[in-house]
Amino acid sequence: MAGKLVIGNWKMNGRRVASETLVAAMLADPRINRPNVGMAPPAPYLALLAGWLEGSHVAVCAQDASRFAKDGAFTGDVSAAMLADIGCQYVLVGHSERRQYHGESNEVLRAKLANVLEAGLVPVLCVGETLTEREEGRHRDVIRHQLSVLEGVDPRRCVVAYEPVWAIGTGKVASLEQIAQMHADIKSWCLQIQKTDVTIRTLYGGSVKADNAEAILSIDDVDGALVGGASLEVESFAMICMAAD
Ligand code: G2H
Repeated sequence: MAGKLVIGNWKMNGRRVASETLVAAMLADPRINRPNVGMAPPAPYLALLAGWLEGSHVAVCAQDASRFAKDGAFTGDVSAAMLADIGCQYVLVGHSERRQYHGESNEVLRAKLANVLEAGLVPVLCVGETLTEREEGRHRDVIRHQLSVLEGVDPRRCVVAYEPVWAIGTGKVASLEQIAQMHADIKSWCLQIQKTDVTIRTLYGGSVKADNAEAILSIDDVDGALVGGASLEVESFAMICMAAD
């Protein structure tokens, strides 16, 4: 399938000058500067990134948005409306590092999803099981439960990223069979959860690199990749974007 979506999740990395240089080098590369590529920098750099990307094909993506919808006394929060205001298009919701370090529950994620949609942005709901959950054979139940927040959400307005926690930043990659099976399952569970016949787009994340991107992205049910470490370097990100094109 042509034009799969690739989002680079910078996590808490980068500084202004180095990131501007990196983005300039990436935009000069036609493998990266094309539609269906996004970059998700830390919050302080979002508005700067929006400026650097002006006139390019690359979309701005935020790593998180507040659970609160309206402006007010929510110190430290950034609202979805603010993200829309600075030109953001996608927002990660419920990345496993947010679930792990900030205890984000389904209830919180439901609110975040609603706010992101209300602001006219595309949420990328991240789901994934831990190693223990997979070893105990509970991974399907865990993912289904995480997907339940999509009830009532139009599949055309959101994306799911499947990121097995045990494969994130560890260099371990799920097997192609595991990836294919889970993506097919997610798509069919979403049809039930969202009560629709429109199939949701699903991305794979977890140690996607230049040397495994082609195999992962050629799986039919994988509609793109959420890339962490390998999105911080021009050649590796370019190779991944090329594999998605
Ligand atoms: C998973 C992924 C990007 P990495 O978190 O969201 O990171 O590619 O470094 O495993």
